[in-house]
Amino acid sequence: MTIKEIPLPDLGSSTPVTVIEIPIQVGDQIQKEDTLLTLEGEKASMDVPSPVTGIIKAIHVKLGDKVNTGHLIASIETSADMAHATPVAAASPQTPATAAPPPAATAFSSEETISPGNVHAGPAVRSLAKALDINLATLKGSGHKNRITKEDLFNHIKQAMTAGGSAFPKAPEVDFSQFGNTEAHALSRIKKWTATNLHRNWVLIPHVTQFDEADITDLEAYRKLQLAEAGKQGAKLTLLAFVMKACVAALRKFPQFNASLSPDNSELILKHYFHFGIAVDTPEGLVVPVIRDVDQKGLMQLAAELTVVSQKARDNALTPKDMQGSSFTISSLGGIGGTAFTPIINMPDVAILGLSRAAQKPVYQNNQFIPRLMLPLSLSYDHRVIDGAEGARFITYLSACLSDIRTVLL
Ligand code: CAO
Repeated sequence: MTIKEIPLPDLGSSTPVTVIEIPIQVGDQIQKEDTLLTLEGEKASMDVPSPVTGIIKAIHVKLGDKVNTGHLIASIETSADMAHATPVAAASPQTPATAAPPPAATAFSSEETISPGNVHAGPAVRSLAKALDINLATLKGSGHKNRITKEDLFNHIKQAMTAGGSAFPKAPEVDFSQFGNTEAHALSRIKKWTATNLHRNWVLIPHVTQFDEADITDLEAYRKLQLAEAGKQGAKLTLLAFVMKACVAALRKFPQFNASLSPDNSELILKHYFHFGIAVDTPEGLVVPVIRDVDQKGLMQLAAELTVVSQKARDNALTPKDMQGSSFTISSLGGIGGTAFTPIINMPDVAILGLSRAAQKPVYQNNQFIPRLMLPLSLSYDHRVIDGAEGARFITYLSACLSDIRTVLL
């Protein structure tokens, strides 16, 4: 194993250039010629390729840094095995600790971008385009100096889909009047907006829904004891506030559920905050306001906020800010009914918990059936990020927390 310090190659100019993209992370396994950085000078941008195959041990620049020839970029650990992994001649174990400069970088002297096929785009956009089989040369860039951005790529896909290039067959047009009388009602603005989002989330995320039941007999008895106190404080203490606290405990234990996948699917972004989207049913349709910092609030405060936010939703008075920033979502249909359902993930969250109506059920304990109040839980999660075993562990732990709320204190 050898650590190689990688300096910025000769740029052919003494003018500093700006680091605009860093597609690597510490721990990444990279191949020779993989992009380490994208730089932008006055006239063009360019990628800096790695001179070796290896594992990134340290990155010595950050976005926005102004750098010049010789500036230390990264430390890369190489080994004989890795060196042989690349078909191109790679560093041998005898290679001195300081690597030769990376393949000469082309000077920032041209209006043209130095990248394959003269396409002006960063490595993240290029690898996304490659994965989606899109020829970037056919796109017009809207970024600085016509750089192709992720938005350009998404707009291109959207256009292709609406132009009939979609992989999905269109719904058939049917004249229903041939079967009987009908009347058409325009969808509300909220319903149209929800339809677009739910469809996108359903198509883009491979959902799995895991079901369980929590024994909330003791919790419900405790909630009833607290109702009068909550009433004095003007709050309606429903089960939902308790479930929110139990979810914080479960998310702390399984942080990959309190996360988002980066748009290029290369990173899982773990959130150190607990902001919960709460699905609220309104006459205009479904809205999802966000209750912030659930971990820092008591039951009574959560109950009071739930009352305020659901009223605001039903008064059509939520602002876009009220609906931003969720890290996990809960959809409770418990006040209405049903035994289980498959909630659709509220992207960019990676999981959503559905609650159905609690009911008395016979549970076999100590050689006899006894009536217990059972709450059905339906947890949908993004299978790209969460394995089935993790889904089952999360819901089992959540169920244990609800069955004995003291567990959340552990
Ligand atoms: N089991 C049994 N009873 C339940 C229950 C459950 N899981 N959850 C709530 N209840 C009871 C409450 O205790 C309350 O009883 P009382 O009126 O006797 O006090 C009653 O049902 C109504 O509760 P609620 O709905 O007003 O309050 P909540 O805190 O449970 O829920 C809110 C608040 C805003 C989430 C809910 O009103 C709502 O809009 N739910 C619909 C969400 C939705 O449409 N989801 C579908 C989205 S698709 O994924």
